[in-house]
Amino acid sequence: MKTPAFLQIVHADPTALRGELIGGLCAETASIAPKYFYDALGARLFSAITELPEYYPMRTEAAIFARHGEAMAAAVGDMGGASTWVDLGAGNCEKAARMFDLFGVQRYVAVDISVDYLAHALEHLQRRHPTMDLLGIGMDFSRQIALPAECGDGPRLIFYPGSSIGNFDPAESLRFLLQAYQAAQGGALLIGVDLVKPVDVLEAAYDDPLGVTAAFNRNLLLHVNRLTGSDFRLAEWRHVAYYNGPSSRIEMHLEAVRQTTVRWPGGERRFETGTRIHTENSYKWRVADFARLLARAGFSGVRHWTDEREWFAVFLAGSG
Ligand code: AVI
Repeated sequence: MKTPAFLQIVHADPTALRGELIGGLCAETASIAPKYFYDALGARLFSAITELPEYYPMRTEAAIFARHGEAMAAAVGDMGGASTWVDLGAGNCEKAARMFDLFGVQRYVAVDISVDYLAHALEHLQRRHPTMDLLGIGMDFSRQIALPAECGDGPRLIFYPGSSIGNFDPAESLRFLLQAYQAAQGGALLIGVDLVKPVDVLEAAYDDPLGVTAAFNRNLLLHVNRLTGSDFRLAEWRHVAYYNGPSSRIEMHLEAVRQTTVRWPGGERRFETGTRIHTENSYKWRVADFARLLARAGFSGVRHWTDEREWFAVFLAGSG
């Protein structure tokens, strides 16, 4: 049996992270980047969100893959094939693993912020696929998709499910797609994209009655306290989520329920009642607009599959 290989490309620099966070807190419109949601508890809360009846994206995407996986595999074959899969934000690697046999994957590269997240999942996968080459890479690909030579030559399929592209603004999305195009080396991109839909459906998905998304959002403050030494008190902050129609995005914020001063070593900021910290955007696309964005990034032969309600789409785009 082969064994998985691991590479940690860049380690997070705690001073740089702290500087970025404090900068965001002191800005006129305070913000915290959504990547800080995912400490150990945040990752579990996100996983709980995906189980909520109101949070449709994951199960809708899974149904699209289950129904159209064979057609997708055939379409990748028509583009010349790609036996190396690069899974961006792989997590527990399960979404990709379900597709291995269908797509004839021979080498699987799982990329996530830290190799520690990937170790257990890849060891488990190797037992199920003893002859497959497995590589885990710890890397923050949100800034740059710089894949090391160990990922191999030849066309790759870049796999980016889950509609995480929605957490980038349109300019960042284009930058991401331009890099994905290069990284595919003549192969293809398979990407999940959440679509525009009725506002009540969208808002319920990001403000569920059980309060799991609120906990996910507020947990950010506990994480920031640990990273910066700040003293955010949870009781002073409430979860706010709404759809911004003109920008086609869900916005999540944390709103001060009373006037409060947050202190950290070397600084502080006073927040008046009702002041908000912007924590996330989740853009919702129209099929034609996202297809245009893929074309602008250089992709061709774009196809997409969707569910009956047209709530979510999986796009396949060639880079050959
Ligand atoms: C990870 N990302 C695609 C999720 C989304 O729907 O934008 C994050 C999330 N935020 C609140 N609920 C889920």
